[in-house]
Amino acid sequence: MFRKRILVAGACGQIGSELTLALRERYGNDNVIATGHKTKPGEELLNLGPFQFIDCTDINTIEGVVKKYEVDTIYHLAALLSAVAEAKPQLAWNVNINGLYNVLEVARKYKCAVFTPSSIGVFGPTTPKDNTPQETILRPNTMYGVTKVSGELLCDYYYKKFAVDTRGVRWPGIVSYVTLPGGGTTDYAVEIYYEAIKHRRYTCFLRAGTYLPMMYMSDAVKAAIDIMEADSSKLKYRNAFNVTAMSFAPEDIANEIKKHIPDFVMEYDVDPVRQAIADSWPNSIDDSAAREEWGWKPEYDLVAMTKDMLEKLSDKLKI
Ligand code: AKB
Repeated sequence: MFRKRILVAGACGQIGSELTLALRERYGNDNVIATGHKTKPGEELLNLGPFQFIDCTDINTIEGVVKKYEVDTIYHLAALLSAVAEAKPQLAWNVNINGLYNVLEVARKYKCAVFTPSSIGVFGPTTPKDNTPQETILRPNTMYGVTKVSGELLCDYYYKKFAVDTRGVRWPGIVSYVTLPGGGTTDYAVEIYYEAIKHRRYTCFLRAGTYLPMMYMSDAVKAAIDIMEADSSKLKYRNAFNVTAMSFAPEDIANEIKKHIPDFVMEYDVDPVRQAIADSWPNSIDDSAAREEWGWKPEYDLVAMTKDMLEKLSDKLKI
């Protein structure tokens, strides 16, 4: 396998913590430099390979790590999620846009490839809601969406203008049992499993009937690795591939949990901010471009994911 020296920005986050370990397994522990901002890294992340603190809004800190470790690929996961971005829009612009700009500038200078996740947050109220196409209306009404659309365009620009090998996917809501997500609209689909195991009840902040595209973490990690290993000449969309694995509403996940925990009770206490964000996003998306161009195929559906989440979380929580 060809050599890779990878920097993961946002390695302590929900996706970063698992992606870093998967990258280390694939490319070697010493070849994957985990970086975080303020969050204390977990033991595994710290002990298996290099770890550095950086601040993506300070270009010198990124450049320092790229130079020191002769990095050739950057996975840039450091970003504010949708709900927290609505609460702190100025900070979201600074981190999500200026952070990405700094990463791209360092990548241009040191000829690094860059993976940047986009999101279903790029879609808005005027986007077709069902089986949302790859090419469609991108008019989000959230700061998160604004930064994600701008990010896709900025990455396209750096590829065309400076030949930086930029790639990315539009992730849906991601469900996982290792690290909790922070400040997203789809976080309910993680919290529900913890609460089901601990208390056999969950109060959902989204209304019943709110369908959203979703994915289990192992598929999300696979997508991030596969797109970076794909044959560049076959990629038409590069920075904005729709990817999805399933689509469900809160009551669907509750019913699936009930098959394992029959006395599980679901209640609703709708948060208007997160409900409005969810209402502006698609019910389901069409990921045929990713399937055709780089062979994307998810493994987990709601049934398989629920079984695995409940087993793994029960072990983790020792319940
Ligand atoms: C969020 O809910 O903000 C994220 C996302 C769908 O991008 N999980």
